[in-house]
Amino acid sequence: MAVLEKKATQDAIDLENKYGAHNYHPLPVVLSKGEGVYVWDVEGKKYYDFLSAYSAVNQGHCHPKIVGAMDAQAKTLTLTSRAFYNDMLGKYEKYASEYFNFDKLLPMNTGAEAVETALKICRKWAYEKKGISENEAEIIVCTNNFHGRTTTIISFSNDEVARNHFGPYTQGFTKIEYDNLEALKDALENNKNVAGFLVEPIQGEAGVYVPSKGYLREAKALCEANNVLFIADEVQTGIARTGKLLAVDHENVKPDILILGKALSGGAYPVSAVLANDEVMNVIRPGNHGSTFGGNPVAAAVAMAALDVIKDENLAENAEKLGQLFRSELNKYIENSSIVKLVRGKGLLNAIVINDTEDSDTAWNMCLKLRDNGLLAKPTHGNIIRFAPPLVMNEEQLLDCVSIITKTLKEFEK
Ligand code: IF1
Repeated sequence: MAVLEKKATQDAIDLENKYGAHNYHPLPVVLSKGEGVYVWDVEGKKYYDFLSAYSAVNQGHCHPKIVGAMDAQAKTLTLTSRAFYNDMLGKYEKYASEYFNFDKLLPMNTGAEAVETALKICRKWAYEKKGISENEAEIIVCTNNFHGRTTTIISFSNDEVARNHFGPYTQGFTKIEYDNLEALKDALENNKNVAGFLVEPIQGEAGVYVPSKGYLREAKALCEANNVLFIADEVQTGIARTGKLLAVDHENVKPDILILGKALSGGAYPVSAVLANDEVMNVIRPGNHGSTFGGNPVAAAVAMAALDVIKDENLAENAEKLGQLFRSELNKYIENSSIVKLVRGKGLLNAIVINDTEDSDTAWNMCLKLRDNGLLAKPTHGNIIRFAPPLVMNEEQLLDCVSIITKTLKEFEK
């Protein structure tokens, strides 16, 4: 990596390197301001944000309505814990339950916590409602999944970097190939102890892998036929990102358990949630689960504002329209490209696959050049770059971004 001449940037990076644990390898750019689809670095350079904090900032950076709600609530009441009631949580639970069409919501803070919550609910349902013998419940997961970083969640990851030397691992998970209905059918029919199927409607970290048409619908039907809970992890795909409110909406699937995070707050604050109908959610009783910060009044205010913005600004429709435009414009380029193989995705969750090996540094080098040209994106593998701008982008800005991307990619053509 070239030595940076920019002092403010280098100083900030040095500080993190010296005093922060080395659990990340960020692109060398230090951001200090954001507004809408733009972010600015400490030298004052402006960029298009094409990551949106991994789809948390769907509503755009520092959305005034979300920040306004946060500010007002922060000046009124921030935290009571769940030892007492607060006057915001019930309003939010009603609002979000009706918004996503479920009976109830369980509030948490991060995506991983919400996934853990869903797993606990599913297991308890298995023992108390389905009648599985104690400690026998199995949950089916998919290869190349990404659901977070807790010890249980990494237990069923197959990413060695995320998993190695963190054992012993949690039991009770069966891994099958993603986008393979036969594998799901076998796993369901060969084991009467299956309680749930946990799936990402589009695999994000795997490289924005969109399953075959009908996969989610058929998978849900198989789960139903076997009295198994269909658990959708929409932490990344959820809330307008893929061109519908939820990615499962593309196939009219209603999950038994829905997991949300990231954009539930528009990136303003850590807010996650699990939604389910009474039949499932009512297995949770006082003392079974909780969190000091989960359901705090600031989170409630922020989430309601963030969900309002999604509807008020028609962000799902915009993601659908701009996503089509993005892929069709990039496809025009790819037709004559030797370095980019394909673009894939749904709505504004897209990725390009580069004509190089998974362990190459081509995607990284392209992201450095994109940065220099005023657009920030992050590789998911050595040969894949994810493109996920805020959904508040307009057509003119998107076309401007397409021209930055194609201009940059051209520099890598052989
Ligand atoms: C990091 C990836 C994205 C998620 C799904 C749960 C969680 C995530 C489907 C956990 C989190 C993040 C975390 C982030 C990188 C990022 C990511 F590249 F690793 F896969 F978005 F694509 N379910 N995804 O995608 O949510 O606990 O983080 O709030 O830095 O690890 P969290």
